[in-house]
Amino acid sequence: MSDEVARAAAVGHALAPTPPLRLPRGELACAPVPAVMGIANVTPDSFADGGALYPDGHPEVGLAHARGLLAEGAAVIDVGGESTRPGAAPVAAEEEARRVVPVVEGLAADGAVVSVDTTKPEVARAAIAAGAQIVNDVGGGEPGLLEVVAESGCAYVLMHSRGTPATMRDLTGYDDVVAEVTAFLAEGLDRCATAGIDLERVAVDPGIGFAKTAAQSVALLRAVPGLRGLGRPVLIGASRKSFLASLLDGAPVADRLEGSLAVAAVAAADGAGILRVHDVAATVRTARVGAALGPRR
Ligand code: PMM
Repeated sequence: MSDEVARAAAVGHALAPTPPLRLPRGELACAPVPAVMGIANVTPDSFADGGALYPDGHPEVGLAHARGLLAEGAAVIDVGGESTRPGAAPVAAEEEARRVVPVVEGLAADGAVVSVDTTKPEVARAAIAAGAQIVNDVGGGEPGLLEVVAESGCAYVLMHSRGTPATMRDLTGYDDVVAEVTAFLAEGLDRCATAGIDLERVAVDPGIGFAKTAAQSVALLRAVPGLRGLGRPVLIGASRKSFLASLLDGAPVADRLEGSLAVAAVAAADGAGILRVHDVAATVRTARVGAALGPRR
């Protein structure tokens, strides 16, 4: 991390309001209230919705769900075709594209802002051709994917992770998780710039639950003001995640709404720019109040 970025992170509390995320067509406002990104996982093995949006070959089910999230106030829909939950099996690019492209196409035709949740250049390329304006990369910025983003003029979410869904549970050794994740994101922004991606098109994400223990996820959520020091919108994806169970006597996925909303309120107060969630209507209302209570914008 450069001295300049370290200094900026240290004074994140005092920074100007979060900038918007530049898109190929327009921009995504990330302040004064964070943009809510609704999740449409069209996978058979998603942890949060049990694959309900994946009746194979029927994209209209995922599409209808996503349209419902837009009606609830989502500013963007994140379409994913490969589960990233710990232990999930990998999916071939062709199959992943087959899952996401029809849903992206339908939403883009409606005029919605669509993000594709993928780590694969081929899938990103197909989704962009279908109208996606954001590539949400939980892989942390492999060169091939950055190239596709640079060429296309898409926006990009740079997320911290380690390993793969199969291995990440064993990769939680950090000396100082906040410092190491902040440094990774700062270096990732440098890699984006080197790849030719205008940083006005990049959001950063500490990767809640990705190669993190529950305590590490909490530490990163408490670090949102500092992460804003990187100068880019901070995306937080904490919705229904398992660290909430550790705070709520082992609550199953279906009982994590209040925990997810508590995170949304505090993240909004701390100036997060984008909240990636399953429960859109409740999060939109929570974020509005959280942002109004925030001392840091
Ligand atoms: N979490 C999941 C999937 N994609 N993308 C970003 N940018 N940030 C996240 O925290 C994130 C993500 C896993 O959650 P899901 O299975 O509910 O989609």
